[in-house]
Amino acid sequence: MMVLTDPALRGLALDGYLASAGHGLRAALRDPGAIIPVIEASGLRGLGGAGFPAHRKWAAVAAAPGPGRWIIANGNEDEPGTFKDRFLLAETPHQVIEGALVAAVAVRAAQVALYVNPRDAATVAGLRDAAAQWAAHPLLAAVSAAVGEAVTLRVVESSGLYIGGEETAAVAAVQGGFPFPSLKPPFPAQHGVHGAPTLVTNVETLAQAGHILEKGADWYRGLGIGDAAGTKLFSLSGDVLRPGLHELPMGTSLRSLVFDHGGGMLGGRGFKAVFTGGPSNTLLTERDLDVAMDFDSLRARGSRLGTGAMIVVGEGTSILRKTAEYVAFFAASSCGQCPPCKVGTFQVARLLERLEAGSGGPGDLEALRNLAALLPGSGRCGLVDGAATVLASSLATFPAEYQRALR
Ligand code: L3W
Repeated sequence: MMVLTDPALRGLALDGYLASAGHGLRAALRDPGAIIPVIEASGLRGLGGAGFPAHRKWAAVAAAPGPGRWIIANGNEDEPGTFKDRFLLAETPHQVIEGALVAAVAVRAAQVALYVNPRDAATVAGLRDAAAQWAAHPLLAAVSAAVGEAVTLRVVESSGLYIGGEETAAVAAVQGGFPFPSLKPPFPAQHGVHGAPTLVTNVETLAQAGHILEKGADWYRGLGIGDAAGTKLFSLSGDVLRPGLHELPMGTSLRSLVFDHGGGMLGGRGFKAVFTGGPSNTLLTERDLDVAMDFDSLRARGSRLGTGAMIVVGEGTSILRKTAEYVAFFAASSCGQCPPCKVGTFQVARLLERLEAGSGGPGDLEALRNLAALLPGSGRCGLVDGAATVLASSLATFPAEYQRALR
């Protein structure tokens, strides 16, 4: 089922888009008070990684006192193996903007920031053009009337740093500062841009909102498998025949994702593991092939869906090598505000590199185990936790690879 990736919604100018789409925003304008209840009934969750119930965040912003509310449509996306938000912003920016405006009406926010990773200049230019088309369209005037204030759509280019996608860092960036994460609470819902209530939401979540308002909560729920609602953009990569973006029912099994949609393992290799989400979570292995890919099922399994990135590893690919690559990425991405994160991720990266090069000793392995236990919870954001989780899981699940590296 294609919702966000429907080819009919791609590459359109606003007039073309509104000729066939935009019904969700029109429905939202007819009954602003119904938006959050419909989002609640739909089961929409935050699709940027955390899976937090969307209606709870939207309701928190709507209920927070204070003028000058903001929406930040978070399109910073820089997690390794994740390439869904760049697709949405490049191919269907109007779908994202429609969703952001539905949210603006729901929480009465007049300032809408489209927060985009600047890696692709054409995407940024396309987004600016899309925003300008909305600014000149009567539908935006109707949105302003519903909000009670002139709505401004602005494109804000992020630093392109991974850390800039963390929500408090996004708030800091939109204010014009360096994207340093800060402690929560207060959540942006209460204290965001310039202290105003701010809804920071991933662009995939927002893009779903228009469809939900148009076709209804039951329709959206019904798209998922079992208790899971809607569809999910899975960024599939690694040792599979058909890597790429796959929009599938939330709750699709890992087996189906890899072997049906992904075409199976590259070169007929055996399946070894999957790095999920950031890649900052517990690895999935063969015994997880029939687990449903949704927030609750993966959490019950001790892992996480995260962004929906699935990096598949087959026989012949080193888990130690991949772990070293990802931890090196986290180390390079640490903002440096929290010493245990900066120093710890750097030290883990160095130890993994040494083992990988064949020059590590048993003491290095022991140090890695200690760091994996020591680091979680030592930073103000989730970066160090993600690095420690993937390290601990890699050590526990593939101990033989680490032992081999010692010889
Ligand atoms: C209002 C409350 N809002 C929570 C909001 C909160 C946020 C959302 C989720 O993402 C995930 C993790 C990684 N009133 C609220 C409230 N909220 N209580 O709900 O909150 P939280 O704190 O779970 O997480 P988060 O930091 O937005 C973390 C996954 O994302 N991930 C990557 C994470 C990377 C970093 C980093 O670089 N620093 O965190 C990748 O998938 O696994 O599940 O909007 O405000 N009472």
